[in-house]
Amino acid sequence: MRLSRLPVAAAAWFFAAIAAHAQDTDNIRGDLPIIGAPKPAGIDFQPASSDIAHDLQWLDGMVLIIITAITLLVIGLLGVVLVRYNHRRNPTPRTFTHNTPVEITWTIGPIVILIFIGAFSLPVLFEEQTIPEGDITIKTTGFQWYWNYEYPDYEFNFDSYMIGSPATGGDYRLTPEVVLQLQQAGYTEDEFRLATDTAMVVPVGKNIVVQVTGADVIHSWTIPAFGVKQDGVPGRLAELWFNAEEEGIYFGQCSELCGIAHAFMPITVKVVSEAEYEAWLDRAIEEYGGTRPEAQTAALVE
Ligand SMILES: [Cu+2]
Repeated sequence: MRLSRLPVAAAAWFFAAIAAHAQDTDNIRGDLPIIGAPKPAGIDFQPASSDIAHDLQWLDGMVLIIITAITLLVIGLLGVVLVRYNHRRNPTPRTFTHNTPVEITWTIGPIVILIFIGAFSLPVLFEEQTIPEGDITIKTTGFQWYWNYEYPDYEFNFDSYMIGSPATGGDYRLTPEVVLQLQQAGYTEDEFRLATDTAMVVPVGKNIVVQVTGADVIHSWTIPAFGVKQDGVPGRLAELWFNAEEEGIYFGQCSELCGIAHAFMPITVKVVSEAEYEAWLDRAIEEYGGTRPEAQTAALVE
């Protein structure tokens, strides 16, 4: 090879290597829409995609109205005091210190407001914390710095790393190679720091119970669009549940400061149809060495 060809050959090798590496990542998104994701400069909630999320967002709107009314009332009263009772207009203030009707009002008023809010917020809290009989149970464990998903009924588990993390050949930065990997997985660079190399897969419209724990320090598992967030504490097993309404991709991020790469352990949940879920389950059992419960029963009978 002539010396002048070397850079060309090196470049060809480099891009071939990138392409080969990128092929390691499956197109995990498929043709699913990305529903649960943060937007740049967004201030509103992500679209609600579970009963809990709908109720939470409704509650937030209702409390916001009450807060706004109270804030306006207090600002108005302050304004009245400033205008009517300032030193110039009211040089010699009256010297009384008590007004029983006013004191009763400002004691009873907040109590009534709190009871009113509680009447709506407690049922939502109970809805969230009363874990139903799950159609599917998944255990997730937070590690520094990735998540592991275990499907105990099928005896397999797998890790889920951010695309662009060292485990996927990156260094947490958005390099051209990482962009390629994201595209290979069905994403764009907008999903950098959200997309993972594998995803927790669940069927649409089923009660999913997620057991959350931590392996080393406290992490927190959340999917804002489902209205769920739960700390994963080492040595403890907490639970959350959701029932996803719509097929799609939903993102979350570890929400408990857990160390230097805390920002790089996102969560991807893929909500698919029942048939697609079963097909994925077959592939996952094959790939991660799991078994079907029927097979366990058959093995016991023999
Ligand atoms: Cu974490």
